[in-house]
Amino acid sequence: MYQFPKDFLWGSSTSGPQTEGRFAQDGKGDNLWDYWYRIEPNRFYQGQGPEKTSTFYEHWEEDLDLLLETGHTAFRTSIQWSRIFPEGRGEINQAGVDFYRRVFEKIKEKGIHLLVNLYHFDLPMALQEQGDGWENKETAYAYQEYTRFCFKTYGDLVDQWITFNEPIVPVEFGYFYDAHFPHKVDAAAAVKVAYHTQLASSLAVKACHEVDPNFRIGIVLNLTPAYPRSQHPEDVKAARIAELFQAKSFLDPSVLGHYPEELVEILRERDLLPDYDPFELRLIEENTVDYLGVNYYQPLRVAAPRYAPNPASPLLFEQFYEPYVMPGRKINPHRGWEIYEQGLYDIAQNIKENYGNIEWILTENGMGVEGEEKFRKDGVIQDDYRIDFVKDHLRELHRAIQDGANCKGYLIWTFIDCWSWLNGYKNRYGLVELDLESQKRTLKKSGHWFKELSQANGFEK
Ligand code: BGP
Repeated sequence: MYQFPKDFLWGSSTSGPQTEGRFAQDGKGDNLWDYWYRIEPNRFYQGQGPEKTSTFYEHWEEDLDLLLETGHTAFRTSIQWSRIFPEGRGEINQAGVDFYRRVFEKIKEKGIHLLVNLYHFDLPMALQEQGDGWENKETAYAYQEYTRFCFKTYGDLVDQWITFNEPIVPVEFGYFYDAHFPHKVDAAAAVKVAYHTQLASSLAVKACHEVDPNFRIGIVLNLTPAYPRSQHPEDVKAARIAELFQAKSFLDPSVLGHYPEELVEILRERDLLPDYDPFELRLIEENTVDYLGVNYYQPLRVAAPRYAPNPASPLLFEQFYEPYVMPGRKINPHRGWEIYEQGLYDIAQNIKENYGNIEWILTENGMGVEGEEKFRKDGVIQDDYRIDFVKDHLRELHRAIQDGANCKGYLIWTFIDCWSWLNGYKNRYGLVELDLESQKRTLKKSGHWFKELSQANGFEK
């Protein structure tokens, strides 16, 4: 038996923008995704936008009943900033405030541990339009005010707060690359956005502890180790730099309170350091997180760049490292992501050895599969591949815990099939199937299995 520690949390993660949907008179303001979909629907898989998602705003009570049916002892979702402050700051949308209160109360009534994330890629559009979004330092202060409101309003119900989910993703996809709105391709803007996001996270940690020193707040990072193609010094260097950009850019300031010197040097040499004040660096140093959330789907494998960069082209990560496709890798063909369970063990070791073995929770891990209907038998999707995927990762997590990892829970992505940014409804991740036509919810085999896993606090070898 792989037995997990007493009080280990079992549950799932989701986000407001991917589940709630828009409704007439709900008073929600646009966020970046609502806006972008309106002006460029062609950028979304089969033109599927964020209007309906999984209609949680309408079906939340029914959905929360399913939490217990699938064995949840913990649940993570996010508040949409634009639902509470439609313009990002100023006037409050009371319907939105009440909605989250009802949802959180119900979760607590069920005895479920509640983790609430305050930002999941969803900046209120008004702040982008009027103030240049995260390129403007003011956005960090607007964010602090919004989070302070949440700590005061819901602090009695929330067990663990989260400042940001995967903050490197909007930096990389929205500013270095042409993948998420505002798709700028501008390294100087990207660095500014990253710094202002970190500043915002530290400001939220500060506000949270000001509201109540006993509140617990963390950040969720996609912490993949970077594995070099070979031990050639240039491949090793590429991996080191990849990790600086992808992981340490937020991990170090959030947990250790300062930026890695090598990262600062790389930026300084290219004249990319953002405007900063010593007061802000002190604020970051003094407001580190209480715990970490770790999302893990795939490892990062890199090699030294093959070509010297065109000096006139915009600075992209490829100037430092390029993706390495390892022959013989195991892959989830639907998402195109490598599956490498041992990465989880390596993350745990890294946190233990280099980050003071800070407490952490695995906040996302899961398998997105296209066309799951073909696995239906007797009315239930037989997603044994998902059960195997989770078990394989849990074996590595178990081994890590045996070796001293301070991991307190496992949250699968995700609870009910939901809308997935650029991929719409293509890949399904849920323990519960969502019929897009009827909005009917049906447990998959993995949903039943997850309950057994949670009740046994482990599984048979
Ligand atoms: C994570 C995000 C989630 C979720 C997940 C699956 O990076 O935090 O919001 O979407 O990835 O990825 P995708 O939806 O792109 O398949």
